[in-house]
Amino acid sequence: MPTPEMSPSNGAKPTSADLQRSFLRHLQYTLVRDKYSATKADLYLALAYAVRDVLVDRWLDTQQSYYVNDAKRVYYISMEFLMGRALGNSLINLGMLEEWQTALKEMGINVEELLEQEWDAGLGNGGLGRLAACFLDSCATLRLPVTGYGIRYEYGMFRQKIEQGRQLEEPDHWLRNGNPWEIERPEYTVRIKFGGRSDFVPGADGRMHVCWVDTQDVLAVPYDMPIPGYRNGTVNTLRLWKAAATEEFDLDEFNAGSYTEAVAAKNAAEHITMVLYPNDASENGKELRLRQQYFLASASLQDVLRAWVYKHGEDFSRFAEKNCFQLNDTHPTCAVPELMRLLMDEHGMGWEEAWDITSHTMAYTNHTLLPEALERWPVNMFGRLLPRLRDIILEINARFMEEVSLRWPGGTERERRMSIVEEGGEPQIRMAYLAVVACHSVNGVAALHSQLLQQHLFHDFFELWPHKFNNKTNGVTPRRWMAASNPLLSSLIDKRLGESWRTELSRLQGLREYAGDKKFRAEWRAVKQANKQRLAEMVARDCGVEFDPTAMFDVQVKRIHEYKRQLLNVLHVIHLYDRIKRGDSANWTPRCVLIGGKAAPGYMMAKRIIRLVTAVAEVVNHDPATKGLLQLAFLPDYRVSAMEVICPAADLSEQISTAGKEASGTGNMKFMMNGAITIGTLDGANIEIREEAGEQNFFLFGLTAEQVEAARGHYDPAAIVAADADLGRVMHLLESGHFNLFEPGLFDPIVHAILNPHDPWLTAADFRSYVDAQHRAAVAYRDQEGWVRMSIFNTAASGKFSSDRTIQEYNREIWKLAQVSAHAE
Ligand code: IMK
Repeated sequence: MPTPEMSPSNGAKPTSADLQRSFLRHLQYTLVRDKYSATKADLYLALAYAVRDVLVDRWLDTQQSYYVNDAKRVYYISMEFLMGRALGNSLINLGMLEEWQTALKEMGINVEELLEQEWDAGLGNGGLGRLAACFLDSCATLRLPVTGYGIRYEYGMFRQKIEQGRQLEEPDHWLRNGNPWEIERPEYTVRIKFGGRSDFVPGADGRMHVCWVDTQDVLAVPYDMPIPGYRNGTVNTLRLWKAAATEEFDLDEFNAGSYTEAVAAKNAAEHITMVLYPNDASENGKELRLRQQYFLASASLQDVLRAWVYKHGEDFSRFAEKNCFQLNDTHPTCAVPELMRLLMDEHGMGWEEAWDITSHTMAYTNHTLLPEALERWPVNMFGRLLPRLRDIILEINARFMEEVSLRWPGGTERERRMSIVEEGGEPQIRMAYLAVVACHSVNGVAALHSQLLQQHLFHDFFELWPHKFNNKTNGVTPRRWMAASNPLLSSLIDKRLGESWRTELSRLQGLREYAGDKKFRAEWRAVKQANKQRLAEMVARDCGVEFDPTAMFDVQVKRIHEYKRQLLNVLHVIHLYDRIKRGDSANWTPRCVLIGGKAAPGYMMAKRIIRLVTAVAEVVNHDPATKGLLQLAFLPDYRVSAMEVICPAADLSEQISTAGKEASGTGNMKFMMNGAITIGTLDGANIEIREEAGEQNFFLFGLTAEQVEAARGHYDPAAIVAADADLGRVMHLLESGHFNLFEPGLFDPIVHAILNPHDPWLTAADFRSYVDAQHRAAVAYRDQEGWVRMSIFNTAASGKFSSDRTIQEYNREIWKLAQVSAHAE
């Protein structure tokens, strides 16, 4: 069958006329618009469809070559994929940005303006979801047969508005204007069971067979999104599942004459994929969330097994050799009992055989140590919703307890500690323990985090199975986070090092030799200046605050969480304000402080911290004394596309979590790549960032993770405040209502949290060393030549933090995939 290639079939680059034809064809025949009626949104869509055509050729080729090569595959299963915008990234990865710029310019159209039309795909909360997106980019770039499986939420991460200094949440109906990047695949719809009970029926073979019956079923319909590699012809797949009602469900109800009930039931089914839960690093225990998790796990596994049986029939002898499931935290851990169920109940395997396959194919990544984020599901809820899975989990646990008692005879305390089922008033399933028991690999996301997992959360398991545990320090994709978001820096680097750094980031080391070159430093500085100008325009537009681009840009953007200590940052700003008011502003380094991030809607303290930032900003920005010295802005609706403007423009990157609490961080890496200097604690990947950059090029402060642990029980914040005049004045400003004259008591909960001897985040303990480190940063900034040198050294040393390096480690040590070339390019 002849294939219709959208790019010229002789392999030649398409001409401007080719591109214009394709663009206009989509404008007219896909969107039914002409030049008179087309809006900017239509022009964006026409370009997106034209680019998609090129992706489709490579996509079909890639998937075909995976099939014919009988390649081993990985499935990255995640409740979150924080993809952001796709068009600019596709143009860069296809190597077609310049051609399109030229072609559309001839038609009077500016490509950059069209890119701005795209709505972010915000199907994630923060680092965990964005990591999944960076990993997909690296897998495609490394030609690895990796498919992402996730949920197609109708509503992604809420849009944050700030009104009267407070966070308002608005629904993110991201699909309203259609999504040109998704292809619905109704032919691969699968059926998901909920509720009902297990029936035991004797089979023809004399064995007992389990049937899960009287269930309420929901359909899972897949939507595929293309994931292009960087200029290599590979296009991988992100498959997202949408819930739909079954037809017969409707029919039964309709036949009974209850039209409205039928429509309501249809709605209930579709609710499963309606909305992303907006909690980052904290669980909420809602039944709908468990439904979402099982829905994702079951749909994805059924999809993989269908493809396997299509090719190999019922012969599963090589299944474990050919497939690997990487679980992004415990959220998709229902995949463990679900694979057991499918292999036993649907494919006739015995326990041992099914367990062998399950444990050899499943791998688990942990993303937090915070106890409030560790998922537990009541055994009863599990039994109601997924009775067959509950039975399988209990059997896994019974066999595991047997193993524990063999290794540690007579140790009931051990068994209690290690049991997957936490006993108590309401017995709970500990999903992290289930994952560790079932998976052959368990990894943390930074060296310190992986070490703490072995020493604390999973210590017993580490003693039992040391070989399972490993570290994979996170990374971020340099295609989006440098090439696409920082074109000025990229072309400056290209002129000295060539273009290969985009796929071999350690080549940035070559920048070190130019740090001594005065002309190069001036160019580097000019790039930063232009990027700061761009950010200042965004801040003026979205916050109504004027940032002077010659001031130091001091930036903290991330989810609002007490452990991330935005509060410590605000205390420092209040301290600077207090110094200005006291006339202590000789040799001042002008500073613009930007804070952004969303608070989970039910997280009252996080919302109060946002209120504090906006209240302090109001006072500081309107006091004539601070003019030219200090500005503070809270940026509303922090998201992927905002970070693309922010990270190229930062001078100082705030990574100030309480040591031992931030598993890794990934924003820290984006800032470093773009030449920001980090002020940070010895937490997560900060430790490795400092190792790479060198301690002279990093502003370190704060207690170590060990010291934080040791402080437990004898922490006396009141004494710290009493002994530190600066902190005392800051606390006094807070307590006296200086920032909340018309709302007395507004910040009392914050004052109490700081003064609480049980404050887990030790804000007061780190205040002094933080202020001192900030002072060193301010002094360093006054030596612009020295600062630029530090900036260059940071970018030069950021090679380790490419997600290409991370994925190569996953592949070498866990997945063991062969690279597969789609077609020569
Ligand atoms: C985050 C961690 O908090 C970050 O430190 C880390 O860089 C990132 O994951 C990627 O590894 C969301 C989470 C989580 C645990 C649970 C939930 N850990 C992270 N986000 C719901």
